[in-house]
Amino acid sequence: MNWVPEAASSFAGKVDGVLWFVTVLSIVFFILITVLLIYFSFKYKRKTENDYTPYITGNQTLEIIWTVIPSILLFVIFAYGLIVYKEMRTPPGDAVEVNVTAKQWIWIFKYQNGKSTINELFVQHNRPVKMVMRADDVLHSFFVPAFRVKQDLVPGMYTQLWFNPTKIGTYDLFCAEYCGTGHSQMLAKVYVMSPEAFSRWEKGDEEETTTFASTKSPEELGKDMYSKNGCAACHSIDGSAGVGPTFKALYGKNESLQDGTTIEVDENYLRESILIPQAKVVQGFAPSMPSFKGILTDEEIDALIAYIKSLK
Ligand code: HEC
Ligand SMILES: [Cu+2]
Repeated sequence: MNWVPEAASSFAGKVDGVLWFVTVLSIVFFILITVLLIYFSFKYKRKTENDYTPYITGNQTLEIIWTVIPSILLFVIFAYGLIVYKEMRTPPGDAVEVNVTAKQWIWIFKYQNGKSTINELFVQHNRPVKMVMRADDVLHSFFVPAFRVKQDLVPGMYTQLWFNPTKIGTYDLFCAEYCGTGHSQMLAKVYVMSPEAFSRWEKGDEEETTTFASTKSPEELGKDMYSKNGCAACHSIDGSAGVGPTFKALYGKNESLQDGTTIEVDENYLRESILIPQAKVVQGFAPSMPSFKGILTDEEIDALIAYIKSLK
């Protein structure tokens, strides 16, 4: 049975160490105190009507013991926690920086080589990374259980966090601060890649690493992009309006725009809506869609359009 999530960062094991230390200590004292309580309540139960409680004024030795031992234990908990916490809060000087922006309800990652991804964080195995994070709208929280890291993102200020991923694999990233109706869909994946795979990715060969490998039809690929890039948080496919209009039966329809005009939804309109969302704003909706310029490639936009067209 797994008591804690998989441990995949350099300090995950240490965080677990603190957790287990405090837990085991608590269990030991819980059992000790409960057993003594039950034992004493039988042993010292009043047996007859004239069984008087002895008059005790104090016991210095006992009092010193029950003050000093817990004080030492509490100090050990504090010191042990502080040592691990300090390591978690101090990024090594050679950590690679990634800029993280959280907004309702997507994660945007910007890398030092100029690349940008949404809801997918790419990091290299055994190379420390530092997240420099901010929120665009409300409080969000960056939480990767496998790395044992969690940090709030706050509008108007930068917060940071670092980790060294020690296991190649794919891990869940959650938003851990309730941030509105799309909160439960504010999910991302962290890909920890071997140095070779990472440098291939850095050079632009995304197909190598992510699941949108080429065997899929544009429609299927579009469906993946729809959930991966956070479109799902704002656009339904069942006809219900969310933060944005539904994609159901969108293609070919005559859309009413905020400026009073209507437009027939075709490929060009869809493409423009994804790249420059504020160019034509749909009536009854706020111009709150983020631009996907520089984030989605042309093929990915083609795939999304194919997917939207399939939703009759
Ligand atoms: C944060 C919420 C949000 C996210 C995420 C989002 N959108 Fe939007 N989108 C909106 C809103 C609000 C509108 C309506 C206002 C406007 O036209 O700009 C809209 C409008 C659109 C339209 C025009 C719809 C119509 O009825 O004419 C398309 C197409 C579109 N989005 C595609 C996408 C795609 C594709 C993605 C994912 C890659 C996406 N959106 C992600 C909020 C969002
Ligand atoms: Cu959030």
